[in-house]
Amino acid sequence: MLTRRDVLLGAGGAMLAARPLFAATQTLTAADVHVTDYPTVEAVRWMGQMLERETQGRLAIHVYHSGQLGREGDTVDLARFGALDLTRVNLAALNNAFPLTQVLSLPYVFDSTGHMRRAVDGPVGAEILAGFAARDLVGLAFYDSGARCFYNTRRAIHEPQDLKGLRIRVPPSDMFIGLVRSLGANPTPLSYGEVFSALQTRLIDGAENNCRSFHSSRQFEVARHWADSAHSYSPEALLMSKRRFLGLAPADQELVRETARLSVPYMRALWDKAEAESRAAVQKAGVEITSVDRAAFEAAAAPLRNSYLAAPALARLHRAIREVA
Ligand code: GTR
Repeated sequence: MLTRRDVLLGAGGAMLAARPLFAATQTLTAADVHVTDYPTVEAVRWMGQMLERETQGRLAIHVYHSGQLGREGDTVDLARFGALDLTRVNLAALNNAFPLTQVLSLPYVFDSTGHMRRAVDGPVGAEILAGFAARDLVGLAFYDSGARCFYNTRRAIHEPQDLKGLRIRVPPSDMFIGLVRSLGANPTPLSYGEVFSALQTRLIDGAENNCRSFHSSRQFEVARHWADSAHSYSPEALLMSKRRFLGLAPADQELVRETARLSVPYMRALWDKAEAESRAAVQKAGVEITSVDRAAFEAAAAPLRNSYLAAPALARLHRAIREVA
């Protein structure tokens, strides 16, 4: 007997051929700040193809990539109010409004990408996804975002004190602002789309992000010093408007959840390849990559991390995260 997974992964093609003539397509709109071939964009598109197959074309997804629908925070609000169906954002954009997400963004809670994946695939991830319902959203999936590292236009970074005085862009999250401040730099919150020109005009000296973003946003052309600080693995979230979700038939709701779940391994395979390619490409383009004194970075970030872990709910989730290290 075919499982639903078999259907989604292949046999659905036959159903597409049998599409009834008059089925109207409901196209879910999705937002992403990344470029069209970024793994998150491709994963949501893939999910849309699976939905189309499984519903014989009744449900589809159109991804507005490259920030066409605005800043991440704005897309989250649009989805909450039902004006947008899906948005893919980093948890950094959700840290202030959804405090449980902070535990996944905090510095040095994960030892590796594998560790982050185990945590979000287990009860910790499930609890945080469920928490989005409190504010009109349905948490569908977590995607990878690699290791966030510091980069800048000025100098090589080895120790936290090398960051001293640098104006470092951060996403709009109090936690990231506090982190950069505790490392001795001057945090400058800006939206993702503003970072490239802010580097170019010297409004900021640097930023922190994963290597794929550093590459695909072309920030590497201006910021020539990259330091492997790996201070955060803050993952991405795929969220759906609760209003829109509840407007779907129960079977379609389940299908949306399932196709989102299945898009995760698809995304991870793309991610591993993309991250490695970007690292090689920026290196080839002459970016200087340095290793850092990880113990010194961890020690400098520890007071900030501990201050967040004073919240019992975060401490509990943090313990569960460390158990799967
Ligand atoms: C990227 C993430 C984006 C965005 C960006 C940022 O890693 O994929 O969604 O949040 O970081 O720093 O604004």
